[in-house]
Amino acid sequence: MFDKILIANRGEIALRIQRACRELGVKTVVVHSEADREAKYVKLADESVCIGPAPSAQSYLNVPAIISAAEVTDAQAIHPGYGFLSENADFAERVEKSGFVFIGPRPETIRLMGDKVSAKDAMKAAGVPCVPGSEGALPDDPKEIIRVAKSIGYPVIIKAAGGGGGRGMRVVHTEAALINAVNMTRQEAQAAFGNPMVYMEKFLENPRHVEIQVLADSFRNAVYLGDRDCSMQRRHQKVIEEAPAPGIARRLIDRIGVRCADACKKIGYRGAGTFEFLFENGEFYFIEMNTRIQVEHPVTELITGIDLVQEQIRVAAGEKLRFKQRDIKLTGHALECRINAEDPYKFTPSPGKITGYHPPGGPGVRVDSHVYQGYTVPPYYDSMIGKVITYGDTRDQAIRRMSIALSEMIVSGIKTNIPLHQELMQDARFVDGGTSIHYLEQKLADQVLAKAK
Ligand code: MV4
Repeated sequence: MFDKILIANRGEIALRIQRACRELGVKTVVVHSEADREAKYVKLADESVCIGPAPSAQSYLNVPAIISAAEVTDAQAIHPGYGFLSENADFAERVEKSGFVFIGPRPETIRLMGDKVSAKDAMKAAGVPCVPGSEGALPDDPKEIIRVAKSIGYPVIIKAAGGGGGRGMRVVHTEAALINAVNMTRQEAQAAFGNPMVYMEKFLENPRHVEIQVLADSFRNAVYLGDRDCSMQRRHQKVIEEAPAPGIARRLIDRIGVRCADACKKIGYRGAGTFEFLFENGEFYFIEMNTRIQVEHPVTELITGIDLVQEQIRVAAGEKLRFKQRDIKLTGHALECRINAEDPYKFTPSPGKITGYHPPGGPGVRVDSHVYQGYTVPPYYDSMIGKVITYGDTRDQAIRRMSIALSEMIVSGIKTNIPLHQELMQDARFVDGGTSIHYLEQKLADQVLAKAK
């Protein structure tokens, strides 16, 4: 096991990684910006290094500063968390070339999955079902593009190879609009990602977002740790996640899970990873793979009893997976509400000083947060200030526990989206389970209309 790990992230995940390290008996170094200097989790770490001013381009994305911090503190490995440099293949490569272990997949794997065309090719070849679409990237010839769209059938979606997470996409309903849409998406892709390559898929109109968690070691052992439903989202920001996805037969999950674990073995995947699928009419369609620990990992931890962050560290240290697929049992149901410092209905950020903070507790309630009374939420970063996660024997129990937890929770001095979550816990369609990726935005739009009347 490592002696000391550097945590190249901030906020709740920096604290979450610290806790995993502490339990493993590993010392921690946290790097931080000037804006995070006074945060309690920074003081809790064994060591801390200020790596630059508040803007993340000069601190949390400052690769030379992070590598130097690892050198001066004599850390052996770097955990990138999520966001920031977590899926940056060049960073992972620099980390390894500098003699540290990157806690995540090999740089080549991150690069393979970062290009959505090569990711899809690799997964298709490994037997993972994908959305029907173009064979690789689209060619330049307009006639050929029109032919591909015709064979897929409208509507189609044009996606940037360098995109992902909802960036660089365009839906096309008619042949008349096709070539212009392809050209526009190419231009945007070139400007945003420095890569004009685009690909085409059948556009699924009303899918759910269901993902499979995997964990793999360096010896081609891999397991899947069940599924999560992340359909409750707004503008590609997940709002509520849950595990397992409601109403999907276990045998369907197992069938797709085995494909994901087999694909990991095939490509020599290492670490924690997530296969993202669209789920429509009883079928799974792979869209992207995330090569990092995700925000919503706790719901999987609660239904499997496995500490994903500790396991990430173990496999990065060269240990073999400690369990086989048959050892993994999914029990009960877990929900996660992301708590954001924002106006609950206008969604404008609401940074500032937290003057009162009372987190919830009790059976089946977990709070992952770095905030406290007196903490000031800085305006420079993501607005998420924590996550309330509940567990129950059944989904109904998890929902009841979440409603109670949210009613106990007090965050004053700033606005939060707690009222939105409370409303969603009472929403008949959410309570039924299985809403599509469009449900929340539709509901919010309907509310705006109802108010205007
Ligand atoms: C799609 C799709 C429909 N059909 N692909 C958006 C984020 C990126 N990961 C993929 N996305 C989508 N790809 C096909 N062929 C609809 C979306 C999509 C979406 C997917 C997951 C979660 C939320 C979403 C919101 C809007 C669109």
